[in-house]
Amino acid sequence: MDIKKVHIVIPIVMAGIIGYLGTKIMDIKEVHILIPIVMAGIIGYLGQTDLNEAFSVLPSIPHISRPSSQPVRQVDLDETSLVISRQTDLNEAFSVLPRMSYPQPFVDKPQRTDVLLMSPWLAPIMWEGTFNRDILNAQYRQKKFVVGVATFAVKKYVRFIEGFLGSANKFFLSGHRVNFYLFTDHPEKVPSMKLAPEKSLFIIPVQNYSRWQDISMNRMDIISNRIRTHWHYEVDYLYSMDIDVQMFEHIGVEIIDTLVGTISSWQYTKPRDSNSYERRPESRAAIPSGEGDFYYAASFYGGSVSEVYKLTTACFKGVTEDRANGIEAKWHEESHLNKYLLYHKPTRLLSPEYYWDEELPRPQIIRVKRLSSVRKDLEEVRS
Ligand code: UD2
Repeated sequence: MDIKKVHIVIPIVMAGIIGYLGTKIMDIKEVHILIPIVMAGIIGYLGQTDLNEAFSVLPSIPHISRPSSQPVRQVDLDETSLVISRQTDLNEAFSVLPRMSYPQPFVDKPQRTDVLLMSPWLAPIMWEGTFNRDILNAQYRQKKFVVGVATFAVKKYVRFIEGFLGSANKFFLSGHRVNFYLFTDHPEKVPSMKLAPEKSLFIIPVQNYSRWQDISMNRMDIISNRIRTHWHYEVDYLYSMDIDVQMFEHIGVEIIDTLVGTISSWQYTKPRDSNSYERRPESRAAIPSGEGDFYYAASFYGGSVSEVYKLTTACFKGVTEDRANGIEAKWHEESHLNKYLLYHKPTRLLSPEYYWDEELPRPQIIRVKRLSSVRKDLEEVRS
């Protein structure tokens, strides 16, 4: 039988049966027989008509393309909207990408052979000459992240605000959105400074403590609480930085990752047993002899807001337990940070370029000094 005729006959026969049963079982009038028969006729007619033929008017409208004759998978509404939004994002993403032309990477030509580029747990270590910031920026811009920086200027440390903010405004995540959160007991002493449009400064009053060690250690508690109440909703990544520093070179999106630690410039070549870890087992910061990766500086660490929350909460818990047991870790919260990062491996490491101590002579492997401590008379500034 001609296939086109089958399309007409089958629906008509079926409609007749339905109509007949309708009158018999439900005592419905003739009109109910007619409607299914007419509908069946229409369906039958369309059935014999090639869909492509049905749409054959379209090519006369030049900007509308003919629909594909491939079968289309049925999707529910939610799925459709997802597909549409993904396509929209992709279009947007492709429209902002610059040309991807840069020197080709080769697996047999490492960028540097004089330094460790990867930790044994596969966390990359950031060194000058090992990454291309243009590529990283292009990737990062698509994500529209906001980064928070927490820094403290309590008592005499207010004198470092200008140098810190002035250099960070220029060199820290330049061109990207950054919120600086400055905790101080002297809000009136914060100099008024014009920041780049994508940078914002939030001044948050904080109490001071008589001992400088307590100011330093309590940062962990204050950061942890602030994440819970505010930053969790305000920023994607968060970094804690000492205030008595200045930046001299760009610190860009290469620092962004889930959990990030900075390798101390004082101890980056020392064997683990001569590093300044807390070794006394009575302290919660204790690292047993024979353990330890790198020695991390508490002056610069960070990561995703949730990871920094876990880190600061755990470290401050250690500080509190030590206080209850009448012990203070060798390098205060830095000792607790080192313990934490030994057992919760950072996903990315910053080389000592990212905190180079001014007092140290600079060896060849440190090609740039991105951030450096400001020389200070410790006794005077902490008094
Ligand atoms: C080391 C750490 C520091 C901290 C400290 C604890 C490095 C490079 N730095 O630095 O992060 O772990 O040891 O022993 O590893 N502060 C004030 N007012 C004060 C005292 C401190 O605001 O009176 C704040 C300020 O933000 C300062 C930070 O606390 O940058 C750390 O104090 P520090 O820089 O004097 O400590 P330092 O140099 O011994």
